[in-house]
Amino acid sequence: MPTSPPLTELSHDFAENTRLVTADSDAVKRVLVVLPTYQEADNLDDVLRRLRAAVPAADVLVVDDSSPDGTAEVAKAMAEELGRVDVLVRPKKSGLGSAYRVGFREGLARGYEVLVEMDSDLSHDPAVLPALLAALDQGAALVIGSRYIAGGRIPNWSLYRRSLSRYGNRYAARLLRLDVADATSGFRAYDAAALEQIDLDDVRAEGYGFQIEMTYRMSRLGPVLELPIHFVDRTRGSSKMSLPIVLEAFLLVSRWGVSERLSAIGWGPGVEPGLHIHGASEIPV
Ligand SMILES: Nc1nc2c(ncn2[C@@H]2O[C@H](COP(=O)(O)OP(=O)(O)OP(=O)(O)O)[C@@H](O)[C@H]2O)c(=O)[nH]1
Ligand SMILES: [Mg+2]
Repeated sequence: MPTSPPLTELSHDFAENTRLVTADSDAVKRVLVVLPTYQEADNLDDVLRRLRAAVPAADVLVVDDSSPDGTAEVAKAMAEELGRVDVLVRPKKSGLGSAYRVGFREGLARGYEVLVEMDSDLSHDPAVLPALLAALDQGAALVIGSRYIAGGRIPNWSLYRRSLSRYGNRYAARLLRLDVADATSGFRAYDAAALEQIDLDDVRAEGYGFQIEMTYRMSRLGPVLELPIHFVDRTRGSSKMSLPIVLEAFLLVSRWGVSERLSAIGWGPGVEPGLHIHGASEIPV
């Protein structure tokens, strides 16, 4: 099983060096950016323009859940104008995790080599994408844009949001023995060959739990790297963060952590149904 390099130290080198190799990295690999949208009509135009400017070679798949504010119509108009933007409209709001699952399945079926996750509310600066892609080129299975390593920042979050996110991440890292500072970040690039090894039908989480679950699974498949990002609080539209989403993440992480420990002492089937990890029996205890 591949072992992860020490993430935080590597991140800096990557952050400084990667821009040099960036120009080619998206040209040689086929990249699909999956953008989940719900009520992002005021943001999507800017997101898509900035995305195309930052990584001109990347294709885009917008997954909208029939947002009442007409986000899908904005997406379709932008697709006409920019080209290489596809829009997938689902009948009703079905969660962030399932939007990514649909987008990833589609991207893998179409033979993309890199799949990118990014919010559509301008919290994630598309200009960072070339650095994420270049870091992936260094052999990572997953590269995460991280708020919680040196150089990462969240300038305008309330103390409440900051604490929830920071302590939630510490809890997940401790329980799941993850060497990742920001497992809930939704700005990331996946190596498709590694992603393909995950059975997406098994991934059930919808919110922050989805990001943690994917990090947990990917960390068993190859190196996970973090690059510092500045996370900008949304200025338009409204947050879909909710108490059930936070609780889902907390309960899932607790369940996986406990079940991994029980299996280590010979109790129970091991990692929870719904989280079958490749090589789980090799997880060190
Ligand atoms: N398709 C789809 N997209 C969603 C759903 N829920 C959230 N999104 C999108 O997922 C991204 C992240 O959601 P946000 O509401 O920004 O959640 P957040 O970033 O945790 O919360 P804030 O930091 O307060 O913005 C945004 O692009 C949303 O539009 C959903 O059920 N379906
Ligand atoms: Mg957001």
